[in-house]
Amino acid sequence: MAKPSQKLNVAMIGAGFMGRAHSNAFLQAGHFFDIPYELKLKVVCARNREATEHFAAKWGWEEAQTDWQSVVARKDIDLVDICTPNHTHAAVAMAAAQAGKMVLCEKPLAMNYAEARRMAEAARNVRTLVWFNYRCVPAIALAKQLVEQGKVGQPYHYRATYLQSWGGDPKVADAWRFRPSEAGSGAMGDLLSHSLDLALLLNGPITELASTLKTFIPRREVDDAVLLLARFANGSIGTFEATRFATGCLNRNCFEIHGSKGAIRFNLEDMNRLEVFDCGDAAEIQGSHNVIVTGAEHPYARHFWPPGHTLGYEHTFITTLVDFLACLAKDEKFHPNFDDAAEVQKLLDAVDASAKDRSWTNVTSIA
Ligand code: SOE
Repeated sequence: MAKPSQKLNVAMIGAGFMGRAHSNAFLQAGHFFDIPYELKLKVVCARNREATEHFAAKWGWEEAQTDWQSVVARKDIDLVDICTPNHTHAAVAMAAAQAGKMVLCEKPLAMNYAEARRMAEAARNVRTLVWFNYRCVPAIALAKQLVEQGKVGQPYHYRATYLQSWGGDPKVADAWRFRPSEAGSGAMGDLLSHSLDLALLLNGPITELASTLKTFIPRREVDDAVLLLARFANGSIGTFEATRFATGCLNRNCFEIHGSKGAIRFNLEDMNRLEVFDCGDAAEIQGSHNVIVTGAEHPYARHFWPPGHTLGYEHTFITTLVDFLACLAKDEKFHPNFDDAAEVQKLLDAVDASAKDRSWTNVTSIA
């Protein structure tokens, strides 16, 4: 296992949208939090030399490289961060783990459950993180606390929707996210994976599910939309919808939980707010509380700005990284790690199987 030193030398493979989000987190984490490490942005690696050099200069990476194999083998690197297209995750992550590096990887972890399991096994002796960044939205971390405190009571319903609308845009029609050989799946891996990760976090394991997939664009080979019904081990039932064709919705990642004592509701497009309903309130004031999750008593928020000075998308990567570094310093297991992401991948395989069979799939049948 890589030994934490005060200095942590980082290599990042990939330099696209997520490369910017991760670079920003590496740069900002120590500005807002007292992190136990000095993060050194050693090397960024991507295919196009000129673009990578430009990226390195812009985001403060010491070096730009184009050969990931030699980067992950370097003795001076402690941590490898992967933000390349999905089909490359396994090779890079397993080589990095074999070289004893800590491995951070974008979601979905793998192309399927079998590959995710292989990755988790290969990384058994190193520390891992998967960027399910929404876990570390302050309002979602608060939702988790409320569930754990029993504020929802016995959960009845879990309802998640992840709605985007760019799937029909001809300007992006040839993006890797629409190619099955590179993405593995469409809305399923890209969006539903986030919703499933949050559902596992907030409501526990899913035992059985039934799904349907839809592709709206002729000849496209990945799903544009996915719907599913789910049964949870805790007795509640759930519905999920993830789509790139929800006209009018940009990044509307929502969930609701309704239980015997209360309910909570979240929408990423209004990410500083958590709606909380408490059945114990006096009848005349019953209704949802609008909690603006930016206060000193809320998760993460006091490290940023005074109450009411809202946070954004980029903060979720900072808080995820900070949690990882805190676990590293305390020698504690971090979540979500490769094993956690493999559980999401198992559910995605179950979704695929159910859609193909047009029947309910028992999650334990997925190997
Ligand atoms: C694109 O659909 C995307 O950027 C996803 O890949 C991210 O994981 C999600 O957080 C926002 O939307």
